[in-house]
Amino acid sequence: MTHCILIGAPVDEGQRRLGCLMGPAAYRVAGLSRTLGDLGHTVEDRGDVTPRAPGNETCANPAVHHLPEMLAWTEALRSAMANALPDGMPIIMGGDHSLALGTVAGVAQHAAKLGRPQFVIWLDAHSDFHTVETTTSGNLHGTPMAYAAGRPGFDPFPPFPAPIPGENICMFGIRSVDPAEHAAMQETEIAVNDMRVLDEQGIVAPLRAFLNRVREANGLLHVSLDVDFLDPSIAPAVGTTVPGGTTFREAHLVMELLHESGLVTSLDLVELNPFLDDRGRTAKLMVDLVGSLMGRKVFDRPTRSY
Ligand code: 5AB
Ligand code: MN
Ligand code: MN
Ligand code: MN
Repeated sequence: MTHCILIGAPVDEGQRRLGCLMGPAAYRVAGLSRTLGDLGHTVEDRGDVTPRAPGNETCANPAVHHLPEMLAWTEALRSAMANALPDGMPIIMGGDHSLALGTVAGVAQHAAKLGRPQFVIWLDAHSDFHTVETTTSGNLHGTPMAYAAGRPGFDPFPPFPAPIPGENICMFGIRSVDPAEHAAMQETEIAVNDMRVLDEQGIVAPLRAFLNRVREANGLLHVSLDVDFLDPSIAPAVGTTVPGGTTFREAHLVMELLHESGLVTSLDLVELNPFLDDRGRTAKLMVDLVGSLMGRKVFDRPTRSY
């Protein structure tokens, strides 16, 4: 039994297509809380985070938009995450992926306090490895992984509390990487399991290998699930669709393995744009995936350790 802490993060400023701010409401309507309760967990909904009023910070890259708003969100979400972690498992209902600038920083702050290493699983079509300086779209939802990895180029932001070593970061589902991100990632130890890796090896072997490392290190494990990790044919409610994503079963299998590992300590649900949804099917799929992550299965079998 886990104490699940739902935190709404109606962030819409990290990209240009309005609608992600309706994400937290859609997760509530789709029954996230009930799904967790039915699995035997306790659930506390802390409501939506409200950031302070934005300041007037600027940066050298003219493409970047909504910087003051993002700085305010980052601060508020970092605190919300750091405050929730001692009490249970935070589940952040986004909001676009720029919210991870704050949530992953909050995990880092908590991990540093405990003296435990931090690990991240990034489930996404994109690597989100731009900096404030390199982004050409100016959309900060394309930057949070680089911030967490300690990449320079985030001057307007507070320094990341304890940058995550590349070998503690594992990406799955990747199929759209910009040249500046590609070049920067070559210099890191990040495990980039792009779709080619999944086609060839399946998702199980690389995921188990990474989970073993988390277990051996007694790490905290944060999972960031971007809707576009999924193939757009099953998850249409996202602004940045990329064909060739994971299937329904691949996605559930990841969640089932994560559950069996017992290692996940926090979760972001990001990029759901309910305005683009088809009768709530994407929201419902995301809720079902959280169900699998939190223990729903077809048959009960003894928990395995790998
Ligand atoms: B998402 C792109 N690399 O920087 C950019 O959905 C896309 O959070 C970023 O993964 C996608 O704008 C951000 C082209
Ligand atoms: Mn927007
Ligand atoms: Mn993303
Ligand atoms: Mn993405």
